[in-house]
Amino acid sequence: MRIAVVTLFPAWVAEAVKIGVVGRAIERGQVQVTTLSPRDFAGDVHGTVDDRPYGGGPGMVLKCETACAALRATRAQMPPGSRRIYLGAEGAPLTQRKASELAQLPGLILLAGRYEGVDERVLATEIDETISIGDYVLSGGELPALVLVDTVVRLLPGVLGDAESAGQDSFTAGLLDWPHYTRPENFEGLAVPPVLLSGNHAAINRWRMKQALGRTYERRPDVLERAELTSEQRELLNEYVRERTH
Ligand code: 4FV
Repeated sequence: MRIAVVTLFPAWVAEAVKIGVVGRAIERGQVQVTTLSPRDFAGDVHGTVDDRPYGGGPGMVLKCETACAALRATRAQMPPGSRRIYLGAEGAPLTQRKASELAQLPGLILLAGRYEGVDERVLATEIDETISIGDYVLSGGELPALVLVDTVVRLLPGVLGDAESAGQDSFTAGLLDWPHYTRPENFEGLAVPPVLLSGNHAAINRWRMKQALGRTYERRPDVLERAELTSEQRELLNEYVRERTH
C-alpha cells in the first residue's frame, strides 16, 4: 500500500511514521508513506496557504488553490483507486470496520487540515470522504492522519507477526478487549486470575470472552448493541452479569 499525507508539517509526519509497527512495515517495504506540503505550491514569496474566512469570524482557512494543487500533484503519483480522505471533526467516525475497508485499497491520500479548516471547495473537488477520530476539536489533522495510518497499516498482510495478530484486537470481534496479565504472578498482593495459569485453553478462552463481553456491557453498551452475539456469548454475558449483581 502507498500512503501520501498532505500537510503543512511534512517533516513531523515523516518522522512520526518511522516509529514502531508502522516504521517496521515501511522498512520492510510493506507500505510506503510520503508527505507533501501545500506550501510547496504557493505562488507568492510568503508561501501563503491560508486566508481570512469569508463572512468574518475568528481564525484562518486553508486556501483551495494550494491545497488542491498539492492533492492533484499527489494523486498523479499514486496508484489508481487510491482513496482521498480529509481528517476533520465533521467527518464520519473512524472505526475498526472502516480501517479494514481502507486496508484493502492500493493507496490513501490524507489531507491534514490546520487553522479553522479547509475551504469547502477542496472537499467538493479533491476529497472522496471525511473521517473523524473523535468528537473533539484538535489544532490540526496531523495526529488524526497518524492515527488512521497506524490503525490501517497494522491490518496489512504480514505487518503484524503471529504473536501480534490483529485478529485478537479489540473491536475486531466487535467487543472491547479482555484484561491482559504478564509476570509476576503476584504484584503487591494482586494475583493473576488462576484460570490464566491453568494451561486449560478452553477455560482460558471462555474466561477471556466472558471478560470482553462483561466489559463491553459495563463500559460501552453502544458497542454491545452493534455486536452480533452468539447464544453461547449471550449466556456467558448473563453469567457475568449474574455474578456481578449477586
Ligand atoms: C479532527 C478530528 C479535528 C479541526 C480544525 C483540524 C481539526 C483543524 N480531525 N478528527 N476530531 N481536526 O479536530 O479528525 O483544522
